[in-house]
Amino acid sequence: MSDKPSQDTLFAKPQPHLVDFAFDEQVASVFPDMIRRSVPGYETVIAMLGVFASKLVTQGSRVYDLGCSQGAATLALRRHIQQPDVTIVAVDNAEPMIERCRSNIASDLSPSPVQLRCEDIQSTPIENASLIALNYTLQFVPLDQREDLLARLYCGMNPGGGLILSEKVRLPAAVQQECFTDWHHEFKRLNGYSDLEISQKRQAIENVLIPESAQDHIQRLQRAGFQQVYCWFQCFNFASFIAIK
Ligand code: GEK
Repeated sequence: MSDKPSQDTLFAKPQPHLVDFAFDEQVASVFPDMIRRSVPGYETVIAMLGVFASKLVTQGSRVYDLGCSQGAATLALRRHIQQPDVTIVAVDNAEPMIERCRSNIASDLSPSPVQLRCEDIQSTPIENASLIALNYTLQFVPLDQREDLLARLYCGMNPGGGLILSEKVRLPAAVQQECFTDWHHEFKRLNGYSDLEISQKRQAIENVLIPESAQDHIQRLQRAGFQQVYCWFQCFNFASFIAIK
């Protein structure tokens, strides 16, 4: 059963021994609130997945949502798939996320079946894909494993298919990085997070979420073989790319 979304206060009290951030039961219980108040542009990116689903998904193909959390992207895609015989494969390695995803999907009436898999996205077989969403997930995959993962996604994709990659990005110049980080923190402050919450979350996540620059992402997508690679959205230090095979 999915809980009523609760407010994220996980970092509100001083924590003398900050442990690395993990997608556990506590995080899952506040996740929808956390991601909307922390990721600038998140809701726009989710909504625009519908446009890509409507344009790219082909009859009889598969759609993948890798790092699906509680299914926000899966649902946005599912509601705009117009073709018959499409299966969505939604994958996350955090059981508390998948449980909530299962319940969110059960209360949605769109026709395409969803196969839920609780596993590392690196062991998910990719085949006959017309669309793959990697929405704020690659940033949690170890740096040295990202190239192989993208090569595998490319191999399993049909010609004309698309990969949507959304990420927190590092900016190329120190002065720009400082500005964008400052604006991101202000976005969080205006969404009700205190300075203590912002700094404790930052410390907890810094060894876990490793951002790269937009250029790193674009070049890796091109090396994987994608023909067309564009940054279609950016809000402060959060960007989304589309790569077409
Ligand atoms: C959304 N896409 O709402 N294998 C499987 N799952 C993973 C892995 C991995 N190797 N690494 C991380 N995850 C979602 C938001 S959240 C983004 C994605 C964020 C999962 C992890 O358990 C979590 O649910 C998700 O990826 C990242 O559109 O929290 O910033």
